[in-house]
Amino acid sequence: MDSIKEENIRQLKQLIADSCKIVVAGHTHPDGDALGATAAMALYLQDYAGKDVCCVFSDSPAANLGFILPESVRYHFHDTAPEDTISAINKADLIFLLDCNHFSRTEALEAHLAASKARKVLIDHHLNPDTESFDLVFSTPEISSASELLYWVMRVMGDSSASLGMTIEVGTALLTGMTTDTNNFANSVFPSTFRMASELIASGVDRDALLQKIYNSYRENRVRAMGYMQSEGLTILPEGAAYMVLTKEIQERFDIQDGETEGLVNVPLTIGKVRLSVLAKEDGDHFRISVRSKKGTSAQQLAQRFFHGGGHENASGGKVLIGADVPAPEAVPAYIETILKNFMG
Ligand SMILES: [Mn+2]
Repeated sequence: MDSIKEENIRQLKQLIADSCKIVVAGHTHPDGDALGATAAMALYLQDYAGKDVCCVFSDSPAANLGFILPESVRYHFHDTAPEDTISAINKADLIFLLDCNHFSRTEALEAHLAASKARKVLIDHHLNPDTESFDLVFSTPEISSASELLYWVMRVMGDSSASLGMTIEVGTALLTGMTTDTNNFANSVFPSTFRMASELIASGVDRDALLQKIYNSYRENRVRAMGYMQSEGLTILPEGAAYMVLTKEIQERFDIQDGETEGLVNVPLTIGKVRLSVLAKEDGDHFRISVRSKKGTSAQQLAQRFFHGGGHENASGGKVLIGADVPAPEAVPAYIETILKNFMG
């Protein structure tokens, strides 16, 4: 990994050596990469470096991703335990932010993380990182995932081919994060990504067991909801964009839980003429927007310009705010359609 500088690794080792209480944070609505990278970082700091570590998130992970959380690691989620979460942040003397380019992506944690006097390290693969707020930054957009970036950081930290602290448990968490962020090697895959996977599998990480947990452990409701959305809930515009709006009503009808629509936004891209796909999911006072695109069309530009968001060139996210962007939830489909026609036109 050429982008990882020896000098930065020396600094990272020093920051870890100088700290006692370490907080590891990731983005809101944590996905497999945020959970995998933070789990691996926490295990490494706790089991190998012997530090007092905990992971903090604004909200609890989706049930189907719960298997990523190691039992030995302490977690605090702001939605269920706000005081514990804030207290952990306030006591920390070192903070890691993973799979996240800015403290604002941690939502409820933002003010506390930003105000903390702790030293701060960013390890991330999103575009436009907020380098100002950190003492040390590892930022590489040309990589599959934060989990892969952390893998190479740990490999360089290990000083030798036998990475110190790279246990099966750490490796499994990292392979999980990389697998989910690449949609099982379908996008954002680089030569280094295959090398990482190859090395981890050779070292004993059980990829088959992992794939069972990630892709073949859903509830029946999810498959039926995905079928419904693809047949009744999909609009394809002649401009080459597609969108789906998952209202509260549909979520309730199919008893959709957090995380169960993972992957749905990718489906319209399997249609030859569709270059851009948007999924809007109603969530309280806003709609969460997921954007995916084929090479040559920028999901990132769409999310940044129209949906208060951003992310990666072909996979981004954002929001539609009820009240600010649209008067009512009913106006969301027309709002998205106008934006898409404008953007693609
Ligand atoms: Mn990621």
